[in-house]
Amino acid sequence: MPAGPRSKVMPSASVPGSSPRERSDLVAGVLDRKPSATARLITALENNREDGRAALRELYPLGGRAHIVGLTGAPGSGKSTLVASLARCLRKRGRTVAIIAVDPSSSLSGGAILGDRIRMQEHALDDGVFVRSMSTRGALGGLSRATVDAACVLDAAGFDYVIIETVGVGQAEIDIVRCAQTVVVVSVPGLGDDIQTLKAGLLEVADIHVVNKADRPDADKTLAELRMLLTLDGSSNSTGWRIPLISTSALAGSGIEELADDIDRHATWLRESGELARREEAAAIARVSAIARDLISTRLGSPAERGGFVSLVHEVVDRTLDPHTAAQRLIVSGSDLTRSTEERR
Ligand SMILES: Nc1nc2c(ncn2[C@@H]2O[C@H](COP(=O)(O)OP(=O)(O)O)[C@@H](O)[C@H]2O)c(=O)[nH]1
Ligand SMILES: [Mg+2]
Repeated sequence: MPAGPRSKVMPSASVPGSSPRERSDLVAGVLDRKPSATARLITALENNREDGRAALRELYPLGGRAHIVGLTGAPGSGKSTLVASLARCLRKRGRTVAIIAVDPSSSLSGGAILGDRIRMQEHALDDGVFVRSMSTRGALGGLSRATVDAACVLDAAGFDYVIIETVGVGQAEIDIVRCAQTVVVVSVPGLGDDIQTLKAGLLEVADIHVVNKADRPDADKTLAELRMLLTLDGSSNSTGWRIPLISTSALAGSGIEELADDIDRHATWLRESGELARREEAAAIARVSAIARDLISTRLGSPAERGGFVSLVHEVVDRTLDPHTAAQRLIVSGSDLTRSTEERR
C-alpha cells in the first residue's frame, strides 16, 4: 500500500460502539455512504441547524482519518479541472475522494459551478466520489464554519481524501485553507498579478505549489519566477518540508500523478514530523474560538436572548452592575443554555 491516507474502508463495518439502529437515520445514511444523506446533512450544517449539529456530534469522533487537501488559486487557474483530474488519478489508485467546491459569490447557479458539475459528471455513478458546492449565500453563520463542518462529515463518511477547492481571496478562504492538512496553491502563466497574490499571503500557506496550464508557452517563465520566490522565501526550510513546485496541465493530464504522489508524501511527512499534531491543535483552537465567537454574537442578536441582555444593560446603566460582571454573566448564562439544550436532546 502506498504511503498516505488509509485504504478504502467502508466505515459502517469498522465503526465501534453504537449499532446503526441506535443512530439517527441521517448519521446511518452518511455512514452507509448514501450520497443523499450526506448531501442532506451538509445542507443542515450549511443552514446551521440543530439537527445538523446533533448528527455532527455523533460523526465527529469517527473522523480524523481522511487526508484533507485545500486547493486554492485565482479564478480561472484551472482548479476545478485539476481537482477532477486528481480525483480520476486517486480513483485509479483505489482511493475514495470527496470534493467541496467553495464559491464565495452568492450565485450557486453561476457558470463556474455548473462547469464544475459537468466536469465531474464522469464520477456521477461512482460512490467513491462525492462532489458538493458551497456558497456564501447557502451558509448561515459563516462559509468557513460550514465548509469545515462538511469536511468533518465527509471524513467520518470514510472518504480517503477530502479536497476543498477555494478561490484564493478573502479571509474566509484563508480560514478554510488553514484547516486543511495539505495546501496546494495553483498558479497559472499569464496572470500578471498572480505572483503578487502569492506574496500577499498565499505563499506562507502553500505546502505544494502547482503551475497549471503548463501546455501554455509562457509556463516556463512563471515556473522560474515562482522557483526564485520560493528560494528567497525561508519558510520552506523552517519546518523541514521542502515545498515542491510541480507543473501540470489539467487538460492534458500531465503532472497529475506527481501531484498525487507529493500530496501523499506530504501526508506521510506530516505524521512522521509531528507537524500534523501541531496543525490539528492550531486548527482546533481556531475553530473552537470562531464558533464560540459566533455563538456569543448570535446570542446577543437573538430576540429570545435579548430580554436577559437588555436587563443586564439596564443594570449597567443604573450602575448596579459593572460592565465586566455583566459580560461575564452573559457568557456564563450562555454555557448554562448550551447544557440545558444538551439535556433536552
Ligand atoms: N490550456 C489549459 N487550459 C486549462 C487547463 N486547466 C484548465 N484549463 C481551462 O481553464 C478554464 C478555467 O478552468 P476551471 O477549472 O474552471 O478553473 P477554476 O476557476 O480555477 O476552477 C477552463 O476553460 C479550462 O478548460 C490546462 O491545464 N491548460
Ligand atoms: Mg472552479
